[in-house]
Amino acid sequence: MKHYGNFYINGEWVQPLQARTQELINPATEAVFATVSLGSAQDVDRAVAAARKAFASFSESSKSSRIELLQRIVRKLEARENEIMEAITTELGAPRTLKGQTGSAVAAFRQAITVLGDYEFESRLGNNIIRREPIGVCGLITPWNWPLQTLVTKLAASIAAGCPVVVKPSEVTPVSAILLAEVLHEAGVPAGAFNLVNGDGPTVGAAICKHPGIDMVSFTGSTRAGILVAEAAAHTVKRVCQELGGKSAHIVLPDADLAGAARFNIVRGFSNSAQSCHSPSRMLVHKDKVEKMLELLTGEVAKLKVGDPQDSATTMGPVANRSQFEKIQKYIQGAIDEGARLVCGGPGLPEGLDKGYYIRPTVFADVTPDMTIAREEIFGPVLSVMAYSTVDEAVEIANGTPYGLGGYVYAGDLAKGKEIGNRLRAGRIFYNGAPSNLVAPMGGYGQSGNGREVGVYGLEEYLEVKAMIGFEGAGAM
Ligand code: TXE
Repeated sequence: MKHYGNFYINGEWVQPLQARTQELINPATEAVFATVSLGSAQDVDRAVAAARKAFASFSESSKSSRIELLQRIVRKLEARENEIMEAITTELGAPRTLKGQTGSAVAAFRQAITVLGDYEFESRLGNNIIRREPIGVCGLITPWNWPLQTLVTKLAASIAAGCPVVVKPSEVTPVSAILLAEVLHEAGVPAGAFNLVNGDGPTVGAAICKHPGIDMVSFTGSTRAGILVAEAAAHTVKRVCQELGGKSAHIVLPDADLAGAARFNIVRGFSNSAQSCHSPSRMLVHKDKVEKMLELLTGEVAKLKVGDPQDSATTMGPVANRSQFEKIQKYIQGAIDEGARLVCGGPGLPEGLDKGYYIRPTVFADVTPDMTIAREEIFGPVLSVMAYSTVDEAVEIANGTPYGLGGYVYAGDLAKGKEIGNRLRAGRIFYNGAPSNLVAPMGGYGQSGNGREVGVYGLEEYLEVKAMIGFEGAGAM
């Protein structure tokens, strides 16, 4: 059995200074498929020292050299894309047909090339020069649900900015990150500019957050862990950029294409077993359209093929691990106990499956805002349909959780939809099932996080702003 024992530090694979071994479990079979070393605070120290050493030259490297590096990475990544997708299918259970798991990472590097090419690091403001400089060494802590994409979103921006990084991927899905480190090595990333230390959150994650040699932490994960990240980072006053949980509402207006809205909410919302922070997990439907919508949703759920992620006909694989499986089962049973109406799906394994962390795609109706499934992030294929009478009520329900990551509006009249979107307290509003893109900034209001990722906004998270005052020209004081 394969053991992923080494960390990538200062341009080479090194043995951990202090590590324990963890088994990696394939969620489709519940079988152990490999083991990985989980490191320590000492390993983080070593990675930070390498990154600090690299900072002087990497932060001063030319824009064109960083663009060339990103271009080499794209070529090497594309050459190994299938292999990495296979790793994600094994470690996470994502269907092998869910090519967005790796395609989005390639696209993120490409987008970073464009953004960097256009970006002016110096500009004039009155008699000042405003200069943007790399913030320093960055700690990147990432989750398991989109293991490559979440990491690359951060990494592409940090390379574009000229910031060396210390990366800690999720201990649930470390293999794709290890393969990415190999890709970066092949692409000739400068020694120390990229360092990978595997480990768990409380040990390696916390060591990164606390480290005085790290200037910024970019974190994606649960709000629970995000609070611990911010607390640990506070003592060194480092910048913390966080992309946390969500409970996104999908408001369907009475004049909308109901069939399109249903298809979107199931096909896209349940993609990746709904383990996506923006997943539309609450569907708000006008009370006169609810029964029609439930019929449409049931029809869409029936089209899903839940099963072996290796099978190319599968549209929904298992969820990532046993604890997620058990947590989702509790939410499903809890909703029944609290009086929600089960429309399809329900507790237990899908028919015909006797092992693996598979969830029955589930739709609940008559969900009210006070129910647990309407308030908490489930991170599984469980949709709450909630009825509203007026648009004001729909907006109030949509804004009625501590989260504010995504919002969705399905509308016949887009001008009306825009007015509703203006009132939603969330970082990204999608209209009529529009796909995500890498130009629109991504981030949350409220307990969904702070800071923005992707595109030019994402790049600027990795930059400090310096004002140089007293240059002649316009705007004398
Ligand atoms: O996430 P954790 P878990 C949500 C989702 C899911 C729930 C639990 O609701 O059901 O979180 O998942 C690292 N200091 N999301 O428990 O623990 C950890 O090692 C520093 C939403 O698996 O948040 C991993 O690398 N780091 C989310 C990362 O945090 C710490 C994606 C995520 O794990 C840490 C994932 C600590 N003290 C889960 N504790 C999204 N926004 O998409 C943990 N980590």
